[in-house]
Amino acid sequence: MIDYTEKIPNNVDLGRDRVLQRALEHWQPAYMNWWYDMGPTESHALDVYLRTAISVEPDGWALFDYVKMPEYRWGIFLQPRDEKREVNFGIHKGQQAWQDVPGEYRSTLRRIIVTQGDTEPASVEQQRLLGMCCPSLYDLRNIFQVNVEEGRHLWAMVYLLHRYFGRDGREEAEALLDRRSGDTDNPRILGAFNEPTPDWLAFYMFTFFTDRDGKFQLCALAESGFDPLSRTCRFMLTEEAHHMFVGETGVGRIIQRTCEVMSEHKVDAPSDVRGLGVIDLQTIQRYLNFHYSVTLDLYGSDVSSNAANYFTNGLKGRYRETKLEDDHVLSDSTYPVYEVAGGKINKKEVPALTALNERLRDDYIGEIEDGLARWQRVIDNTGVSFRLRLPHKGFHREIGNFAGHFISPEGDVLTEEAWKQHESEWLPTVKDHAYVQSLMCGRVTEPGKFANWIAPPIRGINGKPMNFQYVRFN
Ligand code: BYC
Repeated sequence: MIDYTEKIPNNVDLGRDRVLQRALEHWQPAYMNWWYDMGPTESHALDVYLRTAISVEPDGWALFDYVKMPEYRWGIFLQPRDEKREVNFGIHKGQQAWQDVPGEYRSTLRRIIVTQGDTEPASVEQQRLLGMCCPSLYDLRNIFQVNVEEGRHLWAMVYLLHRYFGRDGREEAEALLDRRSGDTDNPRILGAFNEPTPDWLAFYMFTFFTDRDGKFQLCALAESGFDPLSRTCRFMLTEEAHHMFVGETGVGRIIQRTCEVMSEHKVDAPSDVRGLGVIDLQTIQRYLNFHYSVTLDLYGSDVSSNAANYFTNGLKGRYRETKLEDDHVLSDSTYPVYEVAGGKINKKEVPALTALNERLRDDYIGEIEDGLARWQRVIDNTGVSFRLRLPHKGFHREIGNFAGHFISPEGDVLTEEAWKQHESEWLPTVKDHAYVQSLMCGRVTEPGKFANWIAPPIRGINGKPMNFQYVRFN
């Protein structure tokens, strides 16, 4: 019999919660089976220099040490409760925040929590092979850190399901371990989480673009009137920051290395750049187009009655809801969305309440633009002349008003035929993937060494030097 209070760091009084303990007695072994099957390949015996969350205190929650990943202490943490917290938007605005699930919103809340929870194991599944072809021990350690924390985020959602949703919650928690990314019969819920992450450029793009959707969705859920969800998401956000850091610096380091090689050898043409064993900027642009457009779909339809209901009922707010200066009810205001008609993209004002997915997407795009500007500076600083561009919001979309239309990265409405003619200039091709993967056969495991296609980071993890043994092979 496992002593769960000893094994699972928590601030939810697990030691005295028999119901939760019983639920975990079933779920924890199933989770471990899932980790052994679907967690990082051939990683179970490695000692990894990981950060573990052991409390929620701002100055001391992260403990760094060598850990074998199956022995990682996946914990349950909620941001401490603010007794005075209220529901801050929608028709219940001004009521005390709910400590239990309101009966009428039970199935909706369960669905939101399940959708969020489903993404966490999905991303681990998508990334499971990448450890076999890592560019350095530093990068290997970082992907493993991301993986164990996605595991912890799954625990966070499963805690809510077990603690607040009774039998239905337990069934949903089990189903989270049954679905599989990319499986035709039992896929993950949201589109982007069924796409493969076949190489490290894709991984860094994913953590830059898709983990940032995680950030914005968690921020919106952190506003929830259902206080345990809000407090769980607030703590998850402290971990999410590292994932986006991994993505932004990862892509930045690849760009840096490519530009250094281009300057040094005075080459420009993609085939010459590839000849020198680095990833040409055109391929990086195509990966960017793919991950950006697939992630934009994760925000849902531009006009959504689901989103309006979530807001009106106080379940899911806007980004930084309490910092916004309006009535927080959105009874009269409008918001612009775009639709395609007569071969043109037209702007249209719709009730703001129905456009909340679009609004969150726009908040996200603002942050993406800032990140892109930082990558551009990396290019500019090396003297290479190349401009990275964000494609138009309507490019390559499968959800919302642009779905079914053929929009170019510049925002022109094309026929399917014209669009397909250019597809290989805009999205990664089979050849691009084959080239990128050809650079990534085999692991770089010598401390302080990096693969030729990526620059070293500026500093190590937790003040450790670059040649630190971030992962030990036993
Ligand atoms: N793929 O009104 P609509 C993260 C469905 S990432 C497939 O447009 P709604 C992470 C939708 O379910 C953050 N189906 O959408 C990142 C609905 O189905 P029904 C994850 C989709 O409900 C990296 C129908 O289309 N968290 O944490 O307003 C690594 C029409 O729905 C998609 C959340 O998403 C899609 N892309 O909004 C690790 C937060 N989009 O009702 C982790 C929770 C829509 O017809 N989720 N559909 O059966 C939500 O708030 C909402 O479910 C969504 C969709 C924003 C996703």
